[in-house]
Amino acid sequence: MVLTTLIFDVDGTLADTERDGHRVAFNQAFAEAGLDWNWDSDLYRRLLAVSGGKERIRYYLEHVRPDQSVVDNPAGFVARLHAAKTRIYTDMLARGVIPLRPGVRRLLTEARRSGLRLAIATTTTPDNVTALLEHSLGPQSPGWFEVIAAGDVVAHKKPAPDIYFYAMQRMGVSAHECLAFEDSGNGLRSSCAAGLATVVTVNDYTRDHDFDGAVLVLDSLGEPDQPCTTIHPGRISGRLPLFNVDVARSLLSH
Ligand code: XBP
Ligand code: MG
Repeated sequence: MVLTTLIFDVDGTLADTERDGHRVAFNQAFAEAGLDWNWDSDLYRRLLAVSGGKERIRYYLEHVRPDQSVVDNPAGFVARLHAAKTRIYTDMLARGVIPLRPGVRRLLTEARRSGLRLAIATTTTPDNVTALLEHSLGPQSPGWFEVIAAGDVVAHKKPAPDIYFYAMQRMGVSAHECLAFEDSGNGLRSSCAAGLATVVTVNDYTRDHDFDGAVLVLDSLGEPDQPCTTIHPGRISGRLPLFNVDVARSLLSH
């Protein structure tokens, strides 16, 4: 099948946003609300099993801190807390706190030059995507992506396939002409359930996840001066110093 489209996850894939970004923003929002909640790195690793920031707060409230006597409207409480967290997080991105991962800018630039179509499929809030793209790739960069499928636009978040189906449907493409990029077990399960060949670039939080079903698992997309390491070769034989459009095309030609 001929590759026409690349679909990117955001958190952990375009940038390593969770430990030093989202987690810090959640904790600052908790402090701002006068809550004694603190999500340290290990607890956050466990909470990341729950996709979606609002869902994660709700899970913590119900399963870790059921003692917390919060207002009688937990949904409203969670929504307000999450809105504060998103404000704090987008401010962090505007200050350039979280850089893009190696190879992301290079692959996006090469893909555009090669005429490949681009989309995003993410659980995170749309404002977070816009802030990351604008502040790391420039004010025009959200327009590089024909579809930015994000957050609550679908009822069921990753690992459900809904967000990928939504992105493909809006682009009018079939799974066989697309390649997805993910970082986590939940993300891979989502893209595979949507029928997408998927490349995984791991990070500290996801290195030990189950990536069975990925067509390739790397430690990053690599740069000429920072070669990537192949963790699971999948459909690729031989040494792979960096991931580029030729490698992407070869993954779909199998
Ligand atoms: C990762 C997520 C998101 C972020 C937090 O999204 O699960 O919930 O952790 O962002 P993905 P929000 O890997 O699919 O990009 O608080 O905006 O949900
Ligand atoms: Mg991710």
